[in-house]
Amino acid sequence: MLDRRTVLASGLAAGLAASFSSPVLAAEADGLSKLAERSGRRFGSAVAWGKPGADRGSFANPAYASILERECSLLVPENELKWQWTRPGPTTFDFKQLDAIADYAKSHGFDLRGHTLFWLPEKWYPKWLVAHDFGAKPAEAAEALLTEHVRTVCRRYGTRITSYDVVNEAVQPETGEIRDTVVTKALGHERTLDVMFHAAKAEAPHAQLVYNDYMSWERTGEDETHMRGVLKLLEGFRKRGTPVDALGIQSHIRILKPLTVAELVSEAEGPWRRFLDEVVGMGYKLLITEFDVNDRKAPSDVAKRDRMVADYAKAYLDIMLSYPQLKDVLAWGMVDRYSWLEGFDPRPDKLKKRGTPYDANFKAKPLREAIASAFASASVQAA
Ligand code: 9MR
Repeated sequence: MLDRRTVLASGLAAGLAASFSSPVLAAEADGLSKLAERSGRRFGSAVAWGKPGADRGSFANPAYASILERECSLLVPENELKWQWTRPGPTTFDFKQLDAIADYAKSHGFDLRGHTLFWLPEKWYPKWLVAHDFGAKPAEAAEALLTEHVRTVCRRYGTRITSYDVVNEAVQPETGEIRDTVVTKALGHERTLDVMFHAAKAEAPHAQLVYNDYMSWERTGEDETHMRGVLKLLEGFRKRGTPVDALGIQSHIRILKPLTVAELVSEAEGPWRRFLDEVVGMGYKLLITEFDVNDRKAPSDVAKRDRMVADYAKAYLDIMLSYPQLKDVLAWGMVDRYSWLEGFDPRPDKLKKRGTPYDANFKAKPLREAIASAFASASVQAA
């Protein structure tokens, strides 16, 4: 994999470099990925596919691409590896959009994560899978379907994808148990997950294999059950020798109560650190895979809201970066205008959310500075 700065310096990137004025190249030296690098870490973002000219958080949108190229060294497809995009039918594959992202990543020297080989909740399956007939030997049929999927993806992208969310969101937050779906019913709960990780290990032995989930540090009863369920799952992986390298902590952090940042952090920090200590105690690495801030209960006033979002994020990132086991931090999009948060859990005042580092007009916000200062003050080197 070419280092992005090597690409920028080379003739390969002549066209790109020519489009940068020197102040932009100078500013790149202080990009978030550069700051992350100083403590042995990487910073990246989700990116979407989009037709050239489309107003999306896509590499084909020049305003978005220039933020990615300035701030990130690592990308992850926001949707394009999901079964809903890659699996039009039980024996067919479609990689057009993912190929376009992978080609952009390669030509610009970004590392690439794979999200996700299997998103477990049935809600996110393509329609044909929900209705799939697994036949007289359902376990064998389900195992063959999953294994073929992993084999096809991993062989196509080879070493271009260096880390996979092999399984996403297996734990039901309300119960802490592995979710019931047509696939887990056919193959068994633990077996479904084990098959996925063993297949990924066989087909992508170079890659980091991640279990990814959204248990979060806010003190809601559901997050506590979710955290306990994830710990139980991670213990099970270790007992059974399932090849899982890391826990992906999505980190869609949320301001859900009308409290100050200090109050929110003081109720969240202790139990969250105990959770992280248990995870790393079992030998897992950590990643922040989908960082953003749901500002639902933060003040309406934009300046106050941006300050609160930034301070809340800084407190969270400081805790996370105190773990040497955490190497990669990825934002779930860099610009408010394209954030999934806009369509989710609206604010009571109906104002637009402001949970990513750049505003709707591509202007850096205090959240961007909070991420920069968390990296700058991270004394602990990633392990
Ligand atoms: O941001 C993604 C949004 O564009 C999609 O419509 C949605 C459904 O595919 O998924 C969103 O990403 C989710 C991610 O894949 C898994 N963790 C939660 C993310 C936000 O919902």
